[in-house]
Amino acid sequence: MARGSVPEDHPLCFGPTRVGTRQADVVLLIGTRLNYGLNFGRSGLFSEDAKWIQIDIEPEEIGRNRPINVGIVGDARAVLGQMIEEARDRCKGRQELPWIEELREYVNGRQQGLEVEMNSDSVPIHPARLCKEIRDFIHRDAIVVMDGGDTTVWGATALKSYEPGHWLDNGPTGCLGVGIPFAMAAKVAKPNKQVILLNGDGSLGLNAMEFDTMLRHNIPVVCVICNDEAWGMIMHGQQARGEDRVIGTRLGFRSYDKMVQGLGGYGEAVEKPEDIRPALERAFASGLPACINVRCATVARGARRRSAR
Ligand SMILES: Cc1ncc(C[n+]2csc(CCOP(=O)(O)OP(=O)(O)O)c2C)c(N)n1
Repeated sequence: MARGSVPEDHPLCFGPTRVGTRQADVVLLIGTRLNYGLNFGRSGLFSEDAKWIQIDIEPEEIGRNRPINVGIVGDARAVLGQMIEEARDRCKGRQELPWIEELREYVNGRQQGLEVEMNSDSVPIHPARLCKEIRDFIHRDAIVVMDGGDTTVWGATALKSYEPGHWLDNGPTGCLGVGIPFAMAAKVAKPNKQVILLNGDGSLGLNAMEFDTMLRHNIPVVCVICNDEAWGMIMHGQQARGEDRVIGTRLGFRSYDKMVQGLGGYGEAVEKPEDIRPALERAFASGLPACINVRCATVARGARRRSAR
């Protein structure tokens, strides 16, 4: 949820990188819980030797699920303001650590690796290419919402956020189905901003009928479906144990775009990468709740690697 609090083009923002967390000698935890996504601060994601500082307004949150070296009870904004004041003189003239350059090189290298997939012309469309088209189309202050398994991991890797509170996804429990409700709420709260929802086809089904709610209440969210015809992340986990272990996870291609058209919204299906951008333009120009149903390849980004270990 904090993504975008430090704009992702800030020279000291490295996005989600395990290398950074593993090598950090101090971790500052601000107003949030350690969840399973952060492995509760254990098991390889962070150095065993790291010192932990936690700021939280609720005293009982300090040290809730891991030992903390320094706990600070207070409002995050106020405490950070005080810390900046304290640091201003102490850090004056301080040189950038060589580690920062190492991190920069690592993140740049990873980005270059991703560029190959992001520029792929393959059909069915590679999810990274879909994300690139979205990334290049949306405004800097667009609110990006994601819902899905591998879809969300691709989005989290390829898309960027530049403003606080402009990034919403399945959250610490990975709860599918949140995309449409989150996107509706974001559009109601910020009607003048672009709100774009990137949704897996499986998780879309959990709340798809809320398109009707969008229509009744005139909430023009643009939903892009990364339609890999599967509960992809789960299927990839099954495939890691053998093709014969694939059970109940193939969904087939469904014309959700026509479903949204039938309700009175804007819908279109996309099969070729070069058609994504014009479809985004038409969907936003329509001023209606919109569904762009993109036929995508099913490419593992998270679960298969984890399950195969
Ligand atoms: C409410 C809920 N049910 C089940 C899961 C387990 N789960 C995690 S990823 C996933 C597959 C999601 O499929 P889809 O939305 O099509 O996205 P894809 O992985 O194909 O990109 C499932 C079922 C979950 N995280 N939340």
